[in-house]
Amino acid sequence: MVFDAHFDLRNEWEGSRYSHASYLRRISEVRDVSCVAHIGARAATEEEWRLSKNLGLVVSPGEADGTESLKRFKSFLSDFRRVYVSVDLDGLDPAYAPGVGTPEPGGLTTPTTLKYVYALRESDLAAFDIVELCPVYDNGSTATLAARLMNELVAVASLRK
Ligand SMILES: [Mn+2]
Repeated sequence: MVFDAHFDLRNEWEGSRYSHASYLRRISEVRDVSCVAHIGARAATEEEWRLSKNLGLVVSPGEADGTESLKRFKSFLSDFRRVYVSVDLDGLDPAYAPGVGTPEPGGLTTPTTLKYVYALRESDLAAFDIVELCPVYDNGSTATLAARLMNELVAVASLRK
């Protein structure tokens, strides 16, 4: 599953087919991406919105606060034995995580993000990554948040079944 403001489904970015904005597009060319849950997307091209229909679950930041979306997420997770989580910190709102390379207003709050992280307790969290922390744009809050998310994800992973 992915937390991200972007789908990263672009065919290319700044002349490169292998960029941070196109990794999921490349994966989608060789693998079925209906196993991907994507939380926080809000900045995408028309083509990316269309391609995002191939993902298994897409939850916008506006929907993410609702209990219905969290329920749908838990139900989605229950179909899988193991889960990999990738946290792009720009999935969170710049008010919480300003220290990222491509900030997008209108993002997830910290409490909402943690609700989705804690929902992973019911799954077998095999591994995770946290990306896009950009210290030169940070006032310290993004680094603190990244450390907190790492702490919580390690705790969740320690519950592996
Ligand atoms: Mn992003």
